[in-house]
Amino acid sequence: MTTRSALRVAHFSDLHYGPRNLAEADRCFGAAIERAVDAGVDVAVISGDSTDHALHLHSPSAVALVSRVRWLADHCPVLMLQGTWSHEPPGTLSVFRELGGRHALHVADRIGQVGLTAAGEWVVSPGWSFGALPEGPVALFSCLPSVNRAAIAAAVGAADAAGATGEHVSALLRGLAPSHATARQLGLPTLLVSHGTVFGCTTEHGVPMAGFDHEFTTGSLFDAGAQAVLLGHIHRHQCWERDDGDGRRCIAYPGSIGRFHHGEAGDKGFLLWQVGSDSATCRLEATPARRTVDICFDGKPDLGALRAALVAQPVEGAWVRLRWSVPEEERNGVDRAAMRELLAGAAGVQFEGRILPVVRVRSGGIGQAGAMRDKVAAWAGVVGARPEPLWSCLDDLAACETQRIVDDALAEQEAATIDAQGPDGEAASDLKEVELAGDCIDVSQGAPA
Ligand SMILES: [Mn+2]
Repeated sequence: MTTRSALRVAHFSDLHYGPRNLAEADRCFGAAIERAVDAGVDVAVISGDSTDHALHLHSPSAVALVSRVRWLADHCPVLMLQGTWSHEPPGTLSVFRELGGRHALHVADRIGQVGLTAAGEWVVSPGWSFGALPEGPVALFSCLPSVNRAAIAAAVGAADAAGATGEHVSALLRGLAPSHATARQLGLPTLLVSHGTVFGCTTEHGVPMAGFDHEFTTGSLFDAGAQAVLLGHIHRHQCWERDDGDGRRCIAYPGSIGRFHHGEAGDKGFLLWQVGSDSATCRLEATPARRTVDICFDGKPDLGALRAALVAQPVEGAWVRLRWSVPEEERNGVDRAAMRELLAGAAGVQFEGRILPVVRVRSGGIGQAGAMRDKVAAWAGVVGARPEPLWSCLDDLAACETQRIVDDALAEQEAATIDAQGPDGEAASDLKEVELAGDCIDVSQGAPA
């Protein structure tokens, strides 16, 4: 086994170029490239969501992104991966294939492997993987673009798509393991680049992702047997490590390049990786992302308290979000102009006033109730009704088809009408109209004679 020096990789992700994010994305991506160039990285990876949505070619965002990527490609080989399809509509990355630059740029918008040669060229696998490794690469990259959920749904049916995604991805990752093992024996660094959600990861807003339709688990990713797993999609930096005899392996998200929303915790940046055939480490290099500050009031904003808060924590140059919630009758008592004056030094101010609607005051607790059953109980408690009959209606709604419920209700009413008719065939007057789900249905017309 030959031992090479570790491959140094700059890993950027989730740039989200677009009109709304342009200043933030471009300042941070620019600083990140400068840092990566200073560090003398061997190769750069952009792991998806370069754009925030479809961009016109003449938009300032498109021009800025293209020129940044060109700058990067003048320094080192670049690999660009397809991200979430709604952020990067199919074909978005194609223009980068024509970009040129001193070094080669590979666009990975299908499942496949690429070898990086000593000359800095990309050798692309004809199918989803190399049958046999090509001659002379210095590193092996396996690329799994963002899974197109629509394609999965078309193939296996919409109902099975959620569960099927993880299974197919796991099978594919296991299928890549032999080529990674072969490459490792040849002393090559192995890298898997993908875009999606790892079960149990945490979003930039601190929300743990623990659904059943996520693409990856740390187990399925480690099963691919690559030394380094370079991920995009989640905007918060995080990593997982394992050492099970083949040296240290690592999965990591760099997070988004800049701070695109209020309430995002932690540093923003890109990752500097060192990947060997039996080792992988990464380090977050922070970008000059904008500073955000949240100021929250439980009731009406108190200007005195706001003044004191701004002395304790100055917001000069920061992006401030000021939130409050007031009952409807106090909504006009919020002095936005005065608050704006106090926050004059901020780079941006966003007011989020929440008006507590009157209905919530009348039916206190209904908004907090999670299940529909509890909401019905809360409502019944307020208006003094019995919830049991409504609960059985709810059960019917959950268990039966709508038409079946309607048919049963009509049949019941027909039976009741017949029972109520006297021997002379006259319908009882109080049963002439039955109210059903808000509509008036006149059963006296259709009742059998
Ligand atoms: Mn993203």
